[in-house]
Amino acid sequence: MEKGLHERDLVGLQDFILLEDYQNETAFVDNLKKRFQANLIYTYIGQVLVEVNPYKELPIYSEDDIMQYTRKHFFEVPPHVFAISENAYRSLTEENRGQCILISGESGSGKTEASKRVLQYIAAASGHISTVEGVKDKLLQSNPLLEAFGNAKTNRNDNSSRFGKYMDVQFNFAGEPEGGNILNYLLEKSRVIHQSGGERNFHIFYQLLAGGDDNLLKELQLKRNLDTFYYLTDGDNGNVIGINDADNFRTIQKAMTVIEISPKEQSEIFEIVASILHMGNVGFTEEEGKAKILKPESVRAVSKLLGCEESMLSAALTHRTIEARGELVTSPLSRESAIYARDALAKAVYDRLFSWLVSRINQSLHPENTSRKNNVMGILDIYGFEIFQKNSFEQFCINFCNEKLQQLFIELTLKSEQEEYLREGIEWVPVTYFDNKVICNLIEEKHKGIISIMDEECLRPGETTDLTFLNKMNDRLGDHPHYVCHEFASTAVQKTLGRDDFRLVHYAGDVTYNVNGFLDKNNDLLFRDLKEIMSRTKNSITLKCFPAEEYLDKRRPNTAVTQFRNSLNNLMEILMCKEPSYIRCIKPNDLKSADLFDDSLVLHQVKYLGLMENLRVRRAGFAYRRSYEMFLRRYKCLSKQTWPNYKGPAKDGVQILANELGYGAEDYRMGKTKIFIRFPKTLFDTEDAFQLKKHYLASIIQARWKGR
Ligand code: AOV
Ligand code: MG
Repeated sequence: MEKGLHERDLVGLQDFILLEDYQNETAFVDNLKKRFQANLIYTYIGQVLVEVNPYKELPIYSEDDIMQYTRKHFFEVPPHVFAISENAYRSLTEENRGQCILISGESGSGKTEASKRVLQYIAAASGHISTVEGVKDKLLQSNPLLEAFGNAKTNRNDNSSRFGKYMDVQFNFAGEPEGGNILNYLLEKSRVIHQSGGERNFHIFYQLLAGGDDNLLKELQLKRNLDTFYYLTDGDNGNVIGINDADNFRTIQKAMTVIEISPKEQSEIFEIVASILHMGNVGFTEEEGKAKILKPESVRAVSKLLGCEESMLSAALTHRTIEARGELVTSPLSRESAIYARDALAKAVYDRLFSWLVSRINQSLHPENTSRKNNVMGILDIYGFEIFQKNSFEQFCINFCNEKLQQLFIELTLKSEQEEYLREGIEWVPVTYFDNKVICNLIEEKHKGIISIMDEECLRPGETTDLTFLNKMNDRLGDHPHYVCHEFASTAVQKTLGRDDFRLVHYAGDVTYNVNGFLDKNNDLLFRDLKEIMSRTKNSITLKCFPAEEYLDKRRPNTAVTQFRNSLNNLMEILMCKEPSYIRCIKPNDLKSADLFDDSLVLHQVKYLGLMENLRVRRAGFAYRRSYEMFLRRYKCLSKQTWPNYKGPAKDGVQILANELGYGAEDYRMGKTKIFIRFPKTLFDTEDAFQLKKHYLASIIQARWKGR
């Protein structure tokens, strides 16, 4: 096991499986701490990689480091995200098994950084011919671009992903990346119009204002001063230590060029970004209950940038047309409704621009002639579990997404592993664990769960409010062990819970949600007049984003949360049929500090991530398993009794091999259809013997040929 160990990795245990008291949480956290303090941020639980965010640049990601991991057995080298990547890459290229790398952990724990390292590794470790270099470049450059539009500073993370991302990298038969595809999940678009104290809007707004040259800004009618934009003044003052918006703007301009986004498209993208800033400044007064535009110059700027009639845009911002009994009826909006309509427009335009960008990147990443489908490696990087001072619809969706991912982890590691032992008749004492399925059901169960109730309320507009929604939930879910509401709580709990709050006991902690705005955000209504005018703009991107069929379509679109649930369930299906590798990220402290290891904060994460249970299953279990047929087919040359011809049952053949190779009684078990091997070393030794034999046999054959 120690073979090939790098010197720097001799602090603590590099694999928790070696932990003597493997039930002891304190010993677990101590090992992480010891390693963290020695800058060893990676540790294994078998094949699961645990990473503690170092909050500083470590010199462990160079070309040389990559070399150190290339073509190495997993356990011969110190734990690293490169080792996980290498392992997945080899399984993909040598065994043709579709892979996925699942990265989880709470907000700020290091998921996005880890996902970038995986991509860096794959790009460096695969072939270097010129045709694939272009694809790799595009894959790598898609990251800064999507981060500019989809990430923002939150109170948990200065570069927090505000969308979920699943990226497939497609490989050709030679193991070189030949294309890719990105799926994006629910962008937190409410951030466009409002940010909490200390937070920012999406990076791109600040990047454009800081990095755009004078000419560009003049064309876009923008002043550099952030205070002049209503949509940027809610939260933080804009400047964040450690973020250079101007530099980042140049980076994304380069990225766009690499991705072959044309200069015209680039201008149109920035016109849209600028138009959103101007929309925020429109402002309304009210006369006799009717909204009047306060700053026509802002409407003018929007109409010029997107290419539409100013008068029509003004009318669309202050009126609403509905179809009643086959007739179109237009009525004026109140000031409040006009603000609502304007904000809905800003959110929709930004959200659709983001989705357009993803599809534009995909278009650029699609290989001309896609080869076999199974040669795909997926990398999942979603928004991590979040608890803020005030939690709303967005946190509800984000945390639901994390519940689903935890459920997948349980299904694929704790549950399926134990079920397999039972199925194979391997003696096994079951390890108990908390199965969060009960929380997933609370949220998504048909007709009963929170999502169903929310959708029900959205179907009865006019009759319902956020409070009727809350009351309905309280009535139906009040006695659920993971649902807490003011009405039925004890006095002590009531003190911590407002009348318009509900609390969910998530796998990762209790989160109190404020119900205000849930129905609105779920309905996600954009008035017909605004859809119509967008579908007539000259900007070719907004034109694509708002097809005319949409405002003409009378059917009700799915609610936001239902769309999200459906897309997540699709994702789970994609992931279920791939071979998973796990990276579990841990945040050492809440201060983004490089020197602080907060034991209790880490322990909390270790607990909810199910790492102790993961270790218990691993400790008692077997690292490798192979069907008798596969094992025999590969290794039969290692015994005279099975080589070259063996006619008996595969299981007996494998038993012969195990005896001949000197496997100890504790090293393996014979199941009904598979051999189970406890330690990786046993399999590696067998594999080494096989490689030796293969070369030996090849040289004999060669010698014979020569001798002819
Ligand atoms: P997240 O993706 O898990 O949060 P990030 O990957 O954005 O978290 O990491 C947050 C910050 O931690 C980064 O901006 C880096 O400063 C630092 N960091 C993380 N990993 C490393 C590393 N391996 N080496 C050095 N610094 C690191 V969220 O997107 O909020 O859930 O929605
Ligand atoms: Mg992230």
